[in-house]
Amino acid sequence: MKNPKFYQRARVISGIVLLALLSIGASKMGWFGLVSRSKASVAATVLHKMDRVPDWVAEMEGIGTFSSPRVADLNGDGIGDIILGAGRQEFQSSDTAVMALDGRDGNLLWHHSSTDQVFGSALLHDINQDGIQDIVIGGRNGILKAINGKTGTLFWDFDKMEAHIPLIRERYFNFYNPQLIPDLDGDGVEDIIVSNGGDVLKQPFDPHRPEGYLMVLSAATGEVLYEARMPDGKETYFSLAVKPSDKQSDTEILFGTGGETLGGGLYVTNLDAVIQGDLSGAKQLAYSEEKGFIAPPIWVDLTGNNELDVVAAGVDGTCYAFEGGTKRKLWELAIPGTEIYASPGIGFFTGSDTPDVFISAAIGTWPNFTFTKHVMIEGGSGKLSFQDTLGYFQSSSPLAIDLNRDGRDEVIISVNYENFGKEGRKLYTNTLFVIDFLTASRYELLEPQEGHNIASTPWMGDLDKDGYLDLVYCHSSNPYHGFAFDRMRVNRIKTEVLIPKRTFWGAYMGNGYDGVFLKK
Ligand SMILES: [Ca+2]
Ligand SMILES: [Ca+2]
Ligand SMILES: [Ca+2]
Ligand SMILES: [Ca+2]
Repeated sequence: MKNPKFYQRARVISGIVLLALLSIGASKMGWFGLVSRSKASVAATVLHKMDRVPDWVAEMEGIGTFSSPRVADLNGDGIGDIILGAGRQEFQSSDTAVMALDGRDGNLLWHHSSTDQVFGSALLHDINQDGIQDIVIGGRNGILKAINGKTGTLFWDFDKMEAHIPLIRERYFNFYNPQLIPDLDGDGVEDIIVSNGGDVLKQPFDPHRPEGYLMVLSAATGEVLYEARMPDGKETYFSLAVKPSDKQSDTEILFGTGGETLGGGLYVTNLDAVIQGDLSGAKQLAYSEEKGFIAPPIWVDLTGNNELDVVAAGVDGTCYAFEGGTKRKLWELAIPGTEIYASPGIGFFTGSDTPDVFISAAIGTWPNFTFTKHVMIEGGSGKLSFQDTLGYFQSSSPLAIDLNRDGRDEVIISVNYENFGKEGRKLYTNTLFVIDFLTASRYELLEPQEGHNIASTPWMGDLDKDGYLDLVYCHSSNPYHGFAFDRMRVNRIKTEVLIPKRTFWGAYMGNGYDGVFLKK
């Protein structure tokens, strides 16, 4: 990508289009709450406080993304900048495989090449302790890069290190999303734990797969400090989640095995077991003979005892909750006819003090998916509270936030449309939707844009520190192909929605990017 095209648009609210859409919703639910003076309805909030078109758009030729945006101010202007992985088709190198965009206008701050897709989402970690977040991000076939956030220069590149090169595609396969753990090599810098596995060259039902590993690396050098093979000897496609703890011995790690077409388990272990290189004592929380565990799990307190419990979902369409202390199953709920690849979203949707769970599931069987089914589950009981079918297949995760300050969170999801053009040619567009559980209504948030989103979860938070919510989201901008890696856009949306004081779920794996929901 030599010449990224950037352009800005004026803030325009296309009220007419939205009013037409809202009138459909309004007829179902009566006059949509504009009468209420104290609390605006969700519909009114979407209409009056959120722009229908992006404030800026960065369009980049020749690449696409699976990655979800992460935000940190890298150039010190007080505005959050956007960090993303990207790439061309599988097995193709790209000169823009990791990038940082200026949050002010979408201009490229720096970019990095890679030999294959960087499908992961970045871990932010100030490796060189200069006060600016640095980036660790993973991808296919041994790709794991540590990049200086301020300058864009590499700290280390796992697949270029002499000790690792002979083992790429032999022992080291895909790197999933890394997480922070306490400093283990004594340099004063917190280190990282990451899962590795998944040989893409294997046929779908070939059971002879290289086993996956949990690996501990020095954040400063990329050196492998410890590694431990999966307890069942299976492969892994799972981004682990670490339970926050002050003590190394209490650091628990959720990980999973198996894939789209091969069975596997969901496990919990602790950091000491990884250091000892032996996961045979890991506790198996769930197992499926036919399909594995791919969606990242969440640590969230569902029982109200201030101990984090576990919410997870298997590829076979089953959702689970386990008590954090005893690890006993709290509830289980199957979503028939679906497979689950997307990490859950957490929010207060039902009016209870217990967080609830929202899961997007793919209808069909890999690789033949049609629509996406969305379910909301009461976190305390595991009872199905809401379901809907909306949008063609994609595996991004839901976000949750209280847009209209009525104490209940709404969900924001990415939605793909498939239509047919004049000559019968398929046309892809995508947008974001808001789901309002109180009225069981849903609202298209944005003017649909050309192209399709595969797996990029939007980000929301206060990008420019003005107290109001901003949204950042990515998609392919090729209108003719569903899995296109030849043109993509990053969009920034401004709103007049005040940032809530209460915890919200604003990114892939939550606001801390770590799969942890801490109630505030
Ligand atoms: Ca900045
Ligand atoms: Ca730094
Ligand atoms: Ca260290
Ligand atoms: Ca609300």
